[in-house]
Order: sequence, then C-alpha cells, then structure tokens
Amino acid sequence: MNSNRSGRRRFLKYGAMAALAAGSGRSARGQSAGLEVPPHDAQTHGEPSRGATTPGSGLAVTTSTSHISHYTPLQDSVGIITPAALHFMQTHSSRLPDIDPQQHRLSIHGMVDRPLSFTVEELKRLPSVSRIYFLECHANGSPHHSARDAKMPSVQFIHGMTSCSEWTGVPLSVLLKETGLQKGASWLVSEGADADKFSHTLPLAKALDDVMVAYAQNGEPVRREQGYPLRLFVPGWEAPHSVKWLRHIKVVDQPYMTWNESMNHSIVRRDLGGKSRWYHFEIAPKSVITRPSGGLQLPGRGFYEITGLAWSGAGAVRRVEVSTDGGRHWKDAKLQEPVLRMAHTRFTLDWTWDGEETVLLSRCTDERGEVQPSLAELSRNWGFSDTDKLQATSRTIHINAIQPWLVARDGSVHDAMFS
Ligand SMILES: Nc1nc2c(c(=O)[nH]1)N[C@H]1C(S)=C(S)[C@@H](COP(=O)(O)O)O[C@H]1N2
Ligand SMILES: [Mo]
Repeated sequence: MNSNRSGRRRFLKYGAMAALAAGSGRSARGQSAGLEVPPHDAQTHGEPSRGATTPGSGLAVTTSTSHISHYTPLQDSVGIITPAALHFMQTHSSRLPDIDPQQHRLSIHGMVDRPLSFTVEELKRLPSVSRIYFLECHANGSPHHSARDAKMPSVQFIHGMTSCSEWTGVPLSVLLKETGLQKGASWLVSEGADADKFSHTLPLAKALDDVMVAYAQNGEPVRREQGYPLRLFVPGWEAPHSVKWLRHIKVVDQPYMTWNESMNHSIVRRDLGGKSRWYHFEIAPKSVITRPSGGLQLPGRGFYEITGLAWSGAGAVRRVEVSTDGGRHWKDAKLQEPVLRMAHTRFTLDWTWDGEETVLLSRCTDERGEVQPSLAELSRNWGFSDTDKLQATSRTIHINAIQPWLVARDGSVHDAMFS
C-alpha cells in the first residue's frame, strides 16, 4: 500500500516534469499511458534502480582535525572499476579545497627553458591518454590504520585505501617538452592547492615515463575529493606521489624532503639503527579476497564463488593462488579479463564450503615474478623479529602481506591478521 502510494507520487512528479520538458500540455490519454511505464526522461536518468542497494552506502569515513579518510567498500566491489563516488579519499588538510576551474592554473617552473602556466582548457587541447590504473595509499592494510579506524576489521577498513579508475589527462612528458628541461634537471616537486599545500617529490625519469596530469576519472571530471580540477597521477607508485588539486610543478636537481615525506611518510627502521628510508615508490604485489571477507556472514554450507582483487605497481598480475584450508593447499584462481598493468585484476575461485571452520587466503605473483609475502615473511623483510611483529609499530606502511579470513562454523567471517 505504502509503496503503491509513493509509486503514484513518483509518477505524478515525473509526469509533470515530462509534460514540462515536452513544452506543451499533455493529453489525458498520454498521462494515463505513463501510469504503467514511467517516462524515461532526464529526471530518472542517473538514478539507481528502485530496490538496488547502492554499494557501500555507509561508505566509511573518519575525520580528525588534520585528516579526512574515506574507504572504498571492497566487499561490494565487482569487476575492476571503482565508481568515482566510492573512490577512497585521503587528505592531510581538514577540509577540501573548492577550486574555480576558470581561475585555476598549473605552473611548471624551476630548471626549465620556458616556465609555463596552463589553464584547464589549455590542457584539454593537448594530446590526451586514458588508462586504467589502481591508486593505493601506502598506509593501506597497515595495523596502525586498522587499529585506529576499524570499528570492525572488514576488508573495507583494512584494505579499502585502494581503488581503480580510468584516468584521462595529458602525459607530463608532453608538458615538460613544452617547457624544455635544463641540464642537471633530475627531480620534480609538485604542490597542491589545498590549505596545507601538500607537496611531493618525483624522480624525473618516472615523470617522463608514464605520469599524467589527469582531469577526468571514469568518464567524468575528476571529483573534488580526488583533486578537481587537476591531479598528478603516478601509476603503480604509492598514492602520495599523485598530488591532488595540482597547482605547481618545480623542476629541481635533487630530491627534496617535503614535510609529509620526511615527517609523516617515512618509516623508522630498527634494523638500520633507527634511521629511516626517505622514499618509497612502487607498490609491491598484493591481493585480497573481497568476498567472503571480514564482517560478512555465509548463510550456510554449499557453493560460493570466492572473489577478490590483485594488483602490483611493477606491472601486470601473472598469477593468483587461493587456499581454502589455511595455506596447506593452493589452487590457481581464474583471472578475469582484462588483466592490465598497474590496475586491479579481478580473480575468482569456485568453492564449496563444508561447514567447518577454515581460513581463506590469496597470494599474488606479478609479471616480475615477485610473490606476495605472509605477514611473518614481510616482518622479516622489514627487519622486525618474529616476536616484535608489525602490529607493535605505529608507523608501518607498505604492508602487502597475505590477508587471512577466518570462516567460523556459524558462517561468520573474521580478520585473522590483526585481530
Ligand atoms: N594535494 C594533496 N594531494 C594528495 C594528498 C593530500 O592530502 N593533498 N594526499 C595524498 C595521499 S597520502 C593519498 S593516499 C592520495 C589519496 O588520493 P585519493 O584521495 O584520490 O584517493 O592523495 C595524495 N595526494
Ligand atoms: Mo596516503
């Protein structure tokens, strides 16, 4: 009764608007025909179907005075493209800039022959590329994030700082060709137009390889959260390189230590006597089962398609293995097409759950032959002893450890890495 009434109200609204759009009074017959089939017009276009649950409604957000984080609801993800509205978001300022695209300029200066300044419209006249790439925050999967933010250790909270989009923009090499490069130029420093002027350093070789100044994302202008109207996009590398609200690029002859690079984004290494590495670049091979995953509930024994995402900053995913028995046996998962370099790759494995407690794992191998490590292996690689695990540290980044999901006998699924 209720839904009928609201259905009728919807029709009345749409009917009136359709009549308006048609620019003339509608006949009574025309209107009653619309009762059965709501007219397809500008008002219905772009709305989710009635009854369709918006994936990730309840997109997790945490905010502090210095930081805003949104996490992609990977548990609801299908295919490899993240809808723009569900892209994860990290910002080091307490609010988002609100940029007038008419006023915005990108300047390229420093060790160049001709310093130049571009409007967004000028950039759109230049040769463009569209490429599907993942973007992952270096702190994704880190215990310090899961501990702080996880009200529930779900795949969204532990791993939801990775997303994958089709990015469109101008290759940075095109712009640097316009400005020319002086002898000795070897690094860039990029600066955003946010309140705190987020800045990041980039080696010139990467800038000339596959970096772009992006103005579009999945066929629409880059969203405000992702850096509207312009962002640097650095494929395969940890996301802080991809400076949002991009305003200045300065060409320099040495690596800089911007505030975030030196104070916020470095790891103190005990094995290096308390020194830390300056820079971290490529994202290592990683995978995670998105379904079933922590916080979900299997309704009962029987058939399930296990599905997840794999990616690597080194290039394409070559292989994903899945274990449904805590790592005793591994099977090759199916990789869904397309399998693209530096993009999320969807994998699946058919599974019949017998109702017993078990642990699900996935392990990625990339085109370079590098294999995703277990948490213990990763700890050793980073120079932590077994008893002094990553969990104990508060500033750990670049965690690509294998994620174990424990399936309990009641069908509930739990994180078995950090919890
Ligand atoms: N201007 C600016 N660019 C930025 C940041 C920022 O705070 N300001 N954060 C960086 C970090 S730490 C990450 S993880 C990515 C997040 O990109 P996204 O919000 O589009 O997912 O943007 C990077 N670029
Ligand atoms: Mo980040």
